[in-house]
Amino acid sequence: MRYFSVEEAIHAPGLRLVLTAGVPGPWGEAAKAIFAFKRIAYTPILQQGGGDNDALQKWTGQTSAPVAVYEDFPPVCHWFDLLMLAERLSRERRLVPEDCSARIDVLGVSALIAGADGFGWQRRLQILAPMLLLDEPPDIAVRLGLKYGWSKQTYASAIDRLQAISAELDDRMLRQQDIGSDFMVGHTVTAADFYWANFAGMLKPLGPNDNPMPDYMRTAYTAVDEATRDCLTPRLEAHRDRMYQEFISLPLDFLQE
Ligand SMILES: N[C@@H](CCC(=O)N[C@@H](CS)C(=O)NCC(=O)O)C(=O)O
Repeated sequence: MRYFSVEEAIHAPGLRLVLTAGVPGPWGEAAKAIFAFKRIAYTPILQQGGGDNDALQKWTGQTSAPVAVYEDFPPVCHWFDLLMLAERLSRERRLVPEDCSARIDVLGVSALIAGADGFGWQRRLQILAPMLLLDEPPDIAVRLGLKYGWSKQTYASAIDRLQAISAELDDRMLRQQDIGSDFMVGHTVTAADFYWANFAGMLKPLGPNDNPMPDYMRTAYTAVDEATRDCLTPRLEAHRDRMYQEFISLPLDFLQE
């Protein structure tokens, strides 16, 4: 993927999507998959994972990725705002149903996966732990730990939250299968399916041909302890695999050209 700089992006037209360059960040990959499914084109802009990202801070008021900036709309960096922007830019191929109760389900399940304190956040607390438990943790890990609320206490409770969310999603998929659906909500693909497919990689990344992530990241993302590994139940793994077969193109494209 060819990433443009923030300086180049500021005056560019259309949709600009800030992404962590060189790695498949789950929030960024979910945003990319959603925009691709809805056939919304964007210009990729470079964020440096864990870096200072001073120009990004000046432009968008924060330093994480993804961030979407459409024309002169305000920048959006929260998963919910990114999703709503995608729905607003294209009314076709809806990923958030109009029906109110299905809408509540899609947004609720998505928040469990991608929201603050959700699956991705809890798993990140675990992923940072081996570095932050060192006598002299690397600066980048210290910075990310502060940014995303790592402490020995939050790390210790992460597994309980991961297990609770995994059990809820697995149970939901069982009930869905009983009504003849392969999707998290209703009978068609929604945003909730896209979030799960992308965040499942924080337990078991796709193989190197589909996901050419750096080795250090593959090691960090691959769950090794049994309790965490079991959060990817056979049903949830099968759901993830179906999403890549049907709705998300492979190989993932994030390496810098
Ligand atoms: N702001 C997003 C979450 C984005 C997020 O957590 N981004 C992480 C992905 S691991 C990131 O950019 N980390 C690297 C950094 O902060 O430099 C949301 O609330 O939906």
